[in-house]
Amino acid sequence: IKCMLGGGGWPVPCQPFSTYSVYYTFFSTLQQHVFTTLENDPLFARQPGEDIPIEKKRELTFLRVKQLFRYNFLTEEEAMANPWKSIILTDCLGMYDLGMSAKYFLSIGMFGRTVASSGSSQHNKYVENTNDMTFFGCFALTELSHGSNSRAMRTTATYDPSTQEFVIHSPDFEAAKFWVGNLGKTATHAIVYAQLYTPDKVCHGLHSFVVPVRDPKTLLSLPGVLVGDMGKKLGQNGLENGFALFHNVRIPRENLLNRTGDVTPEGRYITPFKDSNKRFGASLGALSGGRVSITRIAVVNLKLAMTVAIRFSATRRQFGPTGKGEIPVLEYQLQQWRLIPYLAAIYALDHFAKSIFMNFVEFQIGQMMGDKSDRQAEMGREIHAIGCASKPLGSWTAQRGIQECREACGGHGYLAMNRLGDLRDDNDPNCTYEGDNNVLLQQTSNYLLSWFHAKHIKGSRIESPLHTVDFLDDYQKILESRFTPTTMEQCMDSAVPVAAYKWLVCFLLGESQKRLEQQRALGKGDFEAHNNSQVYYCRSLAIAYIEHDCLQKFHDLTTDQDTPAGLRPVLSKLCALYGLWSLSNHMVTLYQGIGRKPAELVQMAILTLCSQLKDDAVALVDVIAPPDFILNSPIGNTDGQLYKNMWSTMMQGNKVLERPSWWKEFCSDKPVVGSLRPKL
Ligand SMILES: Cc1cc2nc3c(=O)[nH]c(=O)nc-3n(C[C@H](O)[C@H](O)[C@H](O)COP(=O)(O)OP(=O)(O)OC[C@H]3O[C@@H](n4cnc5c(N)ncnc54)[C@H](O)[C@@H]3O)c2cc1C
Ligand SMILES: *[C@@H]1O[C@H](CO)[C@@H](O)[C@H](O)[C@H]1NC(C)=O
Ligand SMILES: *[C@@H]1O[C@H](CO)[C@@H](O)[C@H](O)[C@H]1NC(C)=O
Ligand SMILES: CC(=O)N[C@H]1CO[C@H](CO)[C@@H](O)[C@@H]1O
Repeated sequence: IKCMLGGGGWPVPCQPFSTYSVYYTFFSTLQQHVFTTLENDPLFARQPGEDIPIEKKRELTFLRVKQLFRYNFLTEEEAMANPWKSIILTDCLGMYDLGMSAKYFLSIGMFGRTVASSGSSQHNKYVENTNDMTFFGCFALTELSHGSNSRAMRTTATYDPSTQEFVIHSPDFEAAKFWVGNLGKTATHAIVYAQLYTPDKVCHGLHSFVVPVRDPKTLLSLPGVLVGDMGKKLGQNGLENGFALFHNVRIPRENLLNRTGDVTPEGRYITPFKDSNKRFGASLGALSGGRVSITRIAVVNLKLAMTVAIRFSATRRQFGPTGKGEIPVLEYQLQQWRLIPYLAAIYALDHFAKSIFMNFVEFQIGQMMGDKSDRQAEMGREIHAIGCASKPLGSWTAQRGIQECREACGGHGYLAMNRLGDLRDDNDPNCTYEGDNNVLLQQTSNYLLSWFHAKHIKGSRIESPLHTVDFLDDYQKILESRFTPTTMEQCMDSAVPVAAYKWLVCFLLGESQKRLEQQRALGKGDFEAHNNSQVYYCRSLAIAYIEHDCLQKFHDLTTDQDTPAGLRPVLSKLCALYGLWSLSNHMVTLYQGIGRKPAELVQMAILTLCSQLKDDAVALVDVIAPPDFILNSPIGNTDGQLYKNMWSTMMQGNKVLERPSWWKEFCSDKPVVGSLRPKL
């Protein structure tokens, strides 16, 4: 299983460290190397019980990031040769501290790689300079008054042919770039998205530019740039988010990242895409990288929380049958039902995030090779539709799962040292950045509706490069299919939820289409028709589509002959549980098609699977857990000594046993009770 999570083939067996991790992978070498390096470096020592002031926390995070540059765990060549390794590295650093990991990857990933993929060879110097930390980068799209609605951004880049420069300008403070990670204190360069104006006053839409914001030698802001820190956030406080206001800042013409459009020295707009649809498809695809990786990082967070919650639940004993002693709380059906489906979701989403990442890499390679085919543009659209729904699926599952883990650990789950609060707060913004989840889902449903439209109006076949919509071509047949299982045992096969999901997606697609038509028939415009068709229709459609794809991919893995026979039984149970549990959130819709009986079977099957997987739960989290130093949660340590670990962490805290510095206030000048009470 470790191998399945690590990726790449099924290599040789290696030292077992849990029942299921008998298969080991060469990627774990990187993983172990990173974990051991951090553990042995005093700069990364954990500081028990200490509440670090925000300024210190940022300094410490910065020093650690600087150290990461020195370690250079993954060279660019290694990452190119094996893109999956960069995911392993992100996972490892994220497990240690998400704010630190975000700070590092925003500069070398979000900045460096966006420059590489949206620019051309002339921009290589920026990539090189961020790789050795001469420059520090950030990605500035959001403005104070606009986030989701990126077309409404108001920062302008006006071309001046007399000097061959662009003039970057924020019309007012509401158009200041906002929320930008690293911009608060450290960034020297930003990728700024601005409306491109040619000298003829024509606006060519949003384009990205490299804009220097601070002097790399002094870290002081550059003339015309008002840049600063937004202040404390709900989490991720090692990373500073910032704002920037540009006052007619001039940058060379070459700073336009010109892959999808350029301006000639004389000021004429040119684009290599004849078809504006293709240009749009290509730029959509290029922006999907962040969302595809959030899908995964969110799951990493859930893995940590789940490790803590399962280990706690296996060792924490409360109540029990009369006279038989207390039992571990994991033995309660209620506790199993709350946690084990999320454990199954981790396995499903882990595999899913890996496959869509590989899809994205395939797309990106096409981009780099300058592929201008229909298929490449179509793949860009499909990746965009996937990323816009996979990020909501990953981040919401993680957010809800972490909260469930927090509650599953009772009061101890609320103690900061056990880390569930940090995990929850650090994960939270994933639901919002790179597009608010609810807004993104609309992109996905629009994509699906456009296929439906193409089939019914033009009679075209539904078939996409990554095949996530191909089944919709059998729309009629699927809608006529019926739920056939009659026993709970039959339900416990993941083929059952897979088939039910196909029905669900087709049903919701038809209903959404009908709903939109009905609105138009009432004379509503496009905007209003869409406004009135999200809840119960388009939104559910996008969610069902992505859950179906995630489930289908996991189902394929569990039935694949290459998956070791010894692992298939447990993976099949996890898959069936994930499918049925996700499906059970759609029961109200399913009633409309299949009636009442299946719901009971599904519920019984969920509970049975939970209890069958219960004995495997600890082994299943051992597979996904990092070493104790990285996990950093006394109640989640491998040794299961939860009380001893908590006690000693508590005792190592700052001034635990000392009386408060203000003790005299208690003893002197006792209050005259009620002396300040106003007379009514
Ligand atoms: C920690 C953090 C880090 C960030 N880092 C960066 C960064 O480095 N660079 C950067 O450029 N940005 C960054 N952002 C900004 C982020 O990308 C935006 O916050 C995000 O895109 C959401 O936009 P918004 O805040 O404008 O929300 P809004 O668009 O104002 O949404 C507010 C609410 O309205 C709802 N809503 C909006 N439109 C619709 C609609 N059409 N239909 C139905 N409901 C709707 C939304 O669902 C949401 O609930 C960061 C944000 C956070 C929290
Ligand atoms: C981008 O700019 C460089 C240098 O001016 C040029 O060689 C390249 O062709 C441009 N790319 C596109 C796609 O316009
Ligand atoms: C959007 O829908 C809500 C709820 O039905 C309604 O109150 C609002 O007027 C609608 N807005 C538009 C612009 O159609
Ligand atoms: C890719 C990405 O930005 N993911 C973020 C999700 O949330 C964690 C914190 O929980 C961030 O550190 C990740 O960077």
